[in-house]
Amino acid sequence: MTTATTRDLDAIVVGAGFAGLYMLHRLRSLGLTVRAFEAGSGVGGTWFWNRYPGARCDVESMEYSYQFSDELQQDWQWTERYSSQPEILRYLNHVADRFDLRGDIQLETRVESAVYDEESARWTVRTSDGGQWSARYFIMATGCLSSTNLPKFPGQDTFRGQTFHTGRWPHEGVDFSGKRVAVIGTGSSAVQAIPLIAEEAEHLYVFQRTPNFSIPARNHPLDPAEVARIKKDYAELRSRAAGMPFGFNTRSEEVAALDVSEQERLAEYERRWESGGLPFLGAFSDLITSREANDTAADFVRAKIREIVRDREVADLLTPRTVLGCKRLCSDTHYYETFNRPNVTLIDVTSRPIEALTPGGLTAGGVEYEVDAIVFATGFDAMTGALLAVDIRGRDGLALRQKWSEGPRTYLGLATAGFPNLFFITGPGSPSVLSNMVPSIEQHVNWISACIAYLRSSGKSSIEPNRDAENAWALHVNEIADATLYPTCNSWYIGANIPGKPRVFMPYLGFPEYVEKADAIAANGYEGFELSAQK
Ligand code: NA7
Repeated sequence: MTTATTRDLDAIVVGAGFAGLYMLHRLRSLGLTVRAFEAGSGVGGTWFWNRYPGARCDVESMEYSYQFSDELQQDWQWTERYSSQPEILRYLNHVADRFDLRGDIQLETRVESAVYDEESARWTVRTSDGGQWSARYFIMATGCLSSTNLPKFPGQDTFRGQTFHTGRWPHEGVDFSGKRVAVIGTGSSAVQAIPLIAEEAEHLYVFQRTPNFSIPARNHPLDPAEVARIKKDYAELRSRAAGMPFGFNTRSEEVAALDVSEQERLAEYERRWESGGLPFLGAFSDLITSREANDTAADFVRAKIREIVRDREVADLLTPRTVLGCKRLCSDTHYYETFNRPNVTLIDVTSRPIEALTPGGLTAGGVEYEVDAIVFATGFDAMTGALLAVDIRGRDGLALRQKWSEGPRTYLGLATAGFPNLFFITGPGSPSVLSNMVPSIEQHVNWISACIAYLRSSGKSSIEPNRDAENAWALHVNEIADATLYPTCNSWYIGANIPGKPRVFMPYLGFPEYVEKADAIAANGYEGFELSAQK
C-alpha cells in the first residue's frame, strides 16, 4: 500500500468558472498559495459545458461580466446585446490569461472528498488523480447549475441512436441535418435550442411536460455608440444595477399593476414585449407578489402565444397555466414561431407520458416515435447537486449530505455550521440564481477574501456560523419567499425537479438587501459566526 504525499496549500478552490477564476485571483492577491481544481478540460464552468445550439446568456452582456477590473471591462468588446456561449467562453479564457491564472488551475481533476481536521483546523482534500492536499480554506465555486439531471427511462440503454444532454454538449458540435430528433424538456435550454435544431433536423419532436413562459430576447448587435456611452461611466450602470432586486437592470417599476388601468397595463406589457427579455417581469411592482397582478401579465403572454402559434391545439398546449416567472422566465428567439413549422411536432408528456426508450426511438402514450437522436434538455440538480457531489465532512466527521438531508442550511448562503473554513460561492440561501450571477459571484468572492484577510490578520484559525444564526437565516429566507408567488409552483428553485429532493426554497430574494446584510454582518465582527484562535 502506498501513502499519498499530502501537499500543503493555504486554500483550495473547486471549479474554474466565473466564481473559481475570480476567487483564485483574489486569494493570490492576498498572498495565499492556492490551487483550483476543475473537472473540465478547460476553464469556463457553465460556459464550458453548455454548448448546445443557441446557448446564450439572458442577462445583457454589458452587465453579465466582471467589474472588479476597470481595465478589463473597458478593454473587452462584447458584440451582442446577449452574449452567445462561445463569446462568454472566449471572455473567460481571456480572463484566465490576462490575470495569469492558469498556472494554479489543475484541469480534468475532480475533487472527490474534503475532510476537516479539528486538531490542525485544516481540510484534507482528495482528488480524482489520486492527489491529496491540505488547506486551511476550502471554497466551493462549483456553480448552481452544473450537476446535470438525466431522468432514467426504461430501456434507456437499448436506444441505438445518439443521446445528448444540453449541459454536456460535445465540443465538436452535432450535425442534425437529415435526422429525426427528440428534445425532452421545455426549460430555458430547450427554448434556446429548439428553434435552431428545428431548422436543421428533418423532423423535431418536442416532449413537453410543463409549458413555459418565454419573452422574445430581441437580441441584436451592440451599437458601438451605446457601448461607448456605457463605458464612459461604467460605474454608474453597475451601481444602478446593484440597487435592482435581481442585481441587473430590469427597469423595475414602483407602480403596481393593479393600481393602473387595463389600458396602461397592456401598453406597458407591449412596450416590454417589444424591447424584449427578462425585464418583462419588472413591468410592475406586484407581479411576483400578487396572483391577480401576475394574471394580467400571464394573460398578456398567453394571448401572444395564441397570436403567434397558428394551430389552436398546439397553441393551447404551449400555454402555461402557471404563475408567470414562478418557474424561471425564459427568453427566446422564435421559440413559439418554431411550432408553426411543418417539421415540428409537440407532444404533451402529461397526457402521453414517456414510457420507454426503444432501439429505434421512444414511446409515449402508447405511440412509438422513431428518432435518430434524443436531446435531454432536462436541467440540473440545481444549487445543491454539485456541492453534495463532493463527500464533505466537517466537525466530528459529520457529512454535509447528512446535515442537509432535510434540505440545505446555510448562513448567508456562504457557510454552514459544523464546517469551519468551508465557503460556498452563491450557495443556497444567497441571491444566486435569482440574481445576475456575475455581480453576485463578485460580491461573495470579495466578502470571502475580506473575511480570510481578517482571519489572518487577527490570528484566527477558523470561522463558522453558529446554529442560531443559521436557523434565523433559514427562517428569514423563507419569510421573504413566502411573501411572493415563487414557492407556489414545482420549480427547481425548490428542488421539485429532482425526485426525492427535499423541498426548500433555496435562493434569497433581493440582491440589494442581501448585500446590505452581508456587509453589516462583516462590519459587526462577523456577527453570527464563531471565530477560533490560531492553532
Ligand atoms: P430546466 O429549466 O430545469 O428545464 C428542464 C426541462 O426538462 C423542464 O421542461 C422539465 O419539465 C423537463 N423535464 C425534466 N425531467 C423530465 C422528465 N423526466 N420527463 C419529461 N420532461 C422532463 O433546465 P434548463 O437546462 O432548461 O434550464 C436551467 C437553467 O440553466 C436556466 O434556467 C438558466 O438559468 C440556465 P418540468 O418543468 O419539470 O415539468
